[in-house]
Amino acid sequence: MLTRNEIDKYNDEGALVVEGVLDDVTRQHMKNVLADLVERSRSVKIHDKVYDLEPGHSSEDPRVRRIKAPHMVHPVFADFMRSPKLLGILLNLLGENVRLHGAKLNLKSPGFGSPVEWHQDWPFYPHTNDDLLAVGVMLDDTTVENGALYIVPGSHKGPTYDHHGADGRFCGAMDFAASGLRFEDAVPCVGPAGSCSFHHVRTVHGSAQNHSKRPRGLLLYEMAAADAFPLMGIPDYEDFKKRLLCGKETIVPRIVDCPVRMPLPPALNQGSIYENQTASAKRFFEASEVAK
Ligand SMILES: O=C(O)CCC(=O)C(=O)O
Repeated sequence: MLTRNEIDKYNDEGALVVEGVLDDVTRQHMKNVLADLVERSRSVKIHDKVYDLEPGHSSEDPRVRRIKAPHMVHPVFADFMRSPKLLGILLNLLGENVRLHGAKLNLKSPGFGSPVEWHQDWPFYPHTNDDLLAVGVMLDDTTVENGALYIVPGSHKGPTYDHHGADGRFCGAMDFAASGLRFEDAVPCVGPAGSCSFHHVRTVHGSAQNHSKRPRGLLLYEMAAADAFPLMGIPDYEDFKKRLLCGKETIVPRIVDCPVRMPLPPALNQGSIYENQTASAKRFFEASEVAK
């Protein structure tokens, strides 16, 4: 459970880091599973249902950018999202009824792990209310050098920015320079391995390339209050119900007046945020190959 100060900080700033949420044994298990998945990516040539690949990936030099839907790939990732410690924190931030929206695991490997351009999660998956957040489980000690996620405090109370800088198509990235926000105000979510960051669905965030020699794995769970219903629809209602992690399901959405932009027309390059953002006309974070 969180303290009153931690809950206030999340509400004021739109983000919070809590240390010691993931125990070391489970974390090591996750790291072993990941090492095996990267090894198996040697036979994968293009992005598929499991892998999003870094530019330059090859069978000799496997480079995995993301494991898509890790909770569907290995039970260690499905089990942790139901752990009492994590659900206890979510109860404080989202209420007692919580549903998983989706999950992903960004590897950000030493030397080449790709940046993620500034964005809000909200325009990717707008809902009837904005009681949603992303949990970032730090699989490694996370610092600015290995590509910590930056958030702009208070931005969750501001506008929903245009993420359509690809000739009017959704591209999953905002024009940070034009937003009036300042990088000097952004705060990195850093912490020892096992910490979790929690950022509100409307909080502006992004992260630089990993320029260090240390990995930065970030396991992301997108969590929603169970009465937040996706405005893009529910393609599979049985699956929607199965994703309830605690509390009760409902068919009565709570509707709150907050600024929404739909991810339409859909991104030209589908598959992941990395692919979506390749169509963005503007870039803030540089991506360059550095010596390993
Ligand atoms: O991995 C990161 O640093 C950023 C993750 C993120 O914002 C995303 O994948 O939507």
